Amino acid sequence: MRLYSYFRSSASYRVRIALALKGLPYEYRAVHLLKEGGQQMQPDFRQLSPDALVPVLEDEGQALTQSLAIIEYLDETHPQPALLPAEPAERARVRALALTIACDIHPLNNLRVLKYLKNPLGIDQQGRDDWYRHWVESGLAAFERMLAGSPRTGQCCHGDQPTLADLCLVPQVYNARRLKADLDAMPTVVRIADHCAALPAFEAAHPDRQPDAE
Ligand SMILES: N[C@@H](CCC(=O)N[C@@H](CS)C(=O)NCC(=O)O)C(=O)O
Repeated sequence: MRLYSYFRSSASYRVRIALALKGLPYEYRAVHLLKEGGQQMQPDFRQLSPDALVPVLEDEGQALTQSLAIIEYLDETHPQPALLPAEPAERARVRALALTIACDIHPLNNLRVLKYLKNPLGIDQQGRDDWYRHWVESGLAAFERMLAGSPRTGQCCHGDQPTLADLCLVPQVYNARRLKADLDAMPTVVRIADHCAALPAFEAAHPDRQPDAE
C-alpha cells in the first residue's frame, strides 16, 4: 500500500491512525501542500486525486480518495480491530460523530478555503484566524454535546476502544490547538482526544513523526 499524505493534513492523519491501528505497513509519499504552489495541483497527482486533495491510498492498483471512504475500505479488508461497531444504531452514532468533524467542521477550514478568503476576498490574517476558530469552536462544542449527552461515551467517543469517531477527533483537536482555539468549554472532547492521542497507534500517526515533518 502507498499513502499520499502531508504531515499536517488532518484527513491524512485519520488514515495514518487507521493503518497504524490495523498494523498495516505502507510506503509514505509526501505531497507538500504549500511548496511549488501546492504539489497537490501537479498533473501526476491529479491523475490519482481528481479533486487535488490528500490523502490518497493506492492498493492493489486502485487509487482510493476521501479519508472516510479509505478508512471504511481498510475496515472491510482488514476487519481487526474494528473501527465501526457491529450494531446498526451504534454504527450510525459513530458515523454521525465522524461526519460532524469531516463534513461540518473540516471543510470550512481547509487550505483552499482559507486561501480563497485571502484572495480574492481580501480577508486579512486576523480575519482568517477568527473564521478558523469560530468554526472549529462551534463545531467541537456540538461534538461535546453529542459526547456528554450519551451513556455510550467512554474512554473513547464510543465505548473504550477507538472507532472512526476518534480517528476524526484527534487530528481535529491537534489542528484546533495549533490555531489556539479555546477548548475550555469542552472537557469531554479534550479528555477523549488526549486519551486516544497517547495510544501507540495514534502516536505513530502524529504529524511530528512523519517523514515530511518540518
Ligand atoms: N473530505 C476529504 C478532505 C481532504 C482534504 O481536504 N485534504 C486537505 C488536507 S487536510 C487538502 O488536501 N488540502 C489541499 C488544498 O486545500 O488545496 C477527505 O476526508 O479526504
